[in-house]
Amino acid sequence: MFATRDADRRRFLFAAGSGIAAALSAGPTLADDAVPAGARHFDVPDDPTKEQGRPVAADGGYGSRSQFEKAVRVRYPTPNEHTSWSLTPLAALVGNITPSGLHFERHHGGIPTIDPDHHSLVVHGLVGTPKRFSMDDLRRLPSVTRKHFIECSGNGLTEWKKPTLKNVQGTHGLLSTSEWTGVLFSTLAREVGLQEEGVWVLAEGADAAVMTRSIPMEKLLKDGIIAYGQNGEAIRPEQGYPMRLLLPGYEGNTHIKWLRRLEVSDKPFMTREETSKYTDLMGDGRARLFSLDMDAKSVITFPSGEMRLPGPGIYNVTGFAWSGRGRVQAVDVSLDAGKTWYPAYLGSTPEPMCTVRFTFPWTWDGTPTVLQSRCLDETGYVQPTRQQLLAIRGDHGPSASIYHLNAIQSWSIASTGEVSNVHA
Ligand SMILES: Nc1nc2c(c(=O)[nH]1)N[C@H]1C(S)=C(S)[C@@H](COP(=O)(O)O)O[C@H]1N2
Ligand SMILES: [Mo]
Repeated sequence: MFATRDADRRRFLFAAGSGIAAALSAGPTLADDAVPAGARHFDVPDDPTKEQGRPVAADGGYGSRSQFEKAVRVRYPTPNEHTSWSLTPLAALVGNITPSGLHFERHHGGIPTIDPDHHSLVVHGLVGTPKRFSMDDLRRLPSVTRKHFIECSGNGLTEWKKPTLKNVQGTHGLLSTSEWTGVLFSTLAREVGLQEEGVWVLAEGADAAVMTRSIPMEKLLKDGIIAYGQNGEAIRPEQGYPMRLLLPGYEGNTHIKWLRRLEVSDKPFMTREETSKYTDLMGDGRARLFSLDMDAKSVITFPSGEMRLPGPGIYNVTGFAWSGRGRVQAVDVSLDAGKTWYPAYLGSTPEPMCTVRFTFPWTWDGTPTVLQSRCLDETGYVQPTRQQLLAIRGDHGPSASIYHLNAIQSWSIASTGEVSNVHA
């Protein structure tokens, strides 16, 4: 594998030496009509002193983004509005962090309204001393601040058999990254004391769904966080205000929001969410239970489905890579449907269980092609193709394999510049 990557890299450097400079001089320029009509008036006024700016804090003291920024979460169609998804507009993001207002949402019973003064977390079961923690109690304990992604293991569930959703918000939008602040579970464990037989913990939410999952004690002690902060402020109501469980790298469903109870036990509780749901039926009829880790994955967000390249020239291919099992080691990009792979540039130092942005300069000559990316994580795992994944999990009908689709995504570029979701 490394030999191939080195060869790829040399070939890329050769190609880049001549290609990029030429493409930059001949590349597309921004036409005048690329500026929206409404924006032109605000764009560099002839005499800025003639236009009085908006006074400070005219926004009620809590800012909002520019009126020209339009990206929003979109709802995923479900029969019941209280059990729903909304997807992050990944292609509109910059950097690694998802703005809180664009963090994807998944709730099974709607968003409860919880007064933090009347909310507490009970830790009981196989502990030394059961305790109730108010928000004030939690805030008095030492806190940690870490960037982590959350991905619903149902992300892309429509894409196993045929390309279904048109754009990256649809295919990959159940993925978001925040900077989370809270108290390590290990800190709470020291407060209550643990009994030796306590190897599983039930986490329970205070929403109408009373969402419950059994979590291995080992994971909780390693890096579980009771989070009350998100991106520098209180966690958003949609994300579990006033507190949620954060299990870095685990499937989204286990990150119990509106957390109200942790019960230590000697065995898993086998709740609905880990028996009927969130299990993976295999080809031989058996099901994977507690498939909790999110495997390495990546996706190109530019160019991606429903976009249109204005013409041949140089483009900054970009996207996200992430792994639930540690740091992203490297990201490769292919410009020929996976035949040749080139190393992409990582825009920041990869952090464990966190998305990292990658970029790759590409000169498009106008011929149809297929773009792909693949993630390599620090465990040595390489993001598989869909065929490789189906071979392992079993290919058994359109609805059987639902969760944990982490296959390589393909975007086809037509000669017209049109980008679409394909299975290559
Ligand atoms: N209490 C509660 N916690 C919950 C859920 C829920 O419905 N209720 N949904 C889970 C699912 S399926 C996912 S993918 C994540 C989504 O987190 P987010 O809405 O903050 O993006 O929350 C999880 N935690
Ligand atoms: Mo989920």
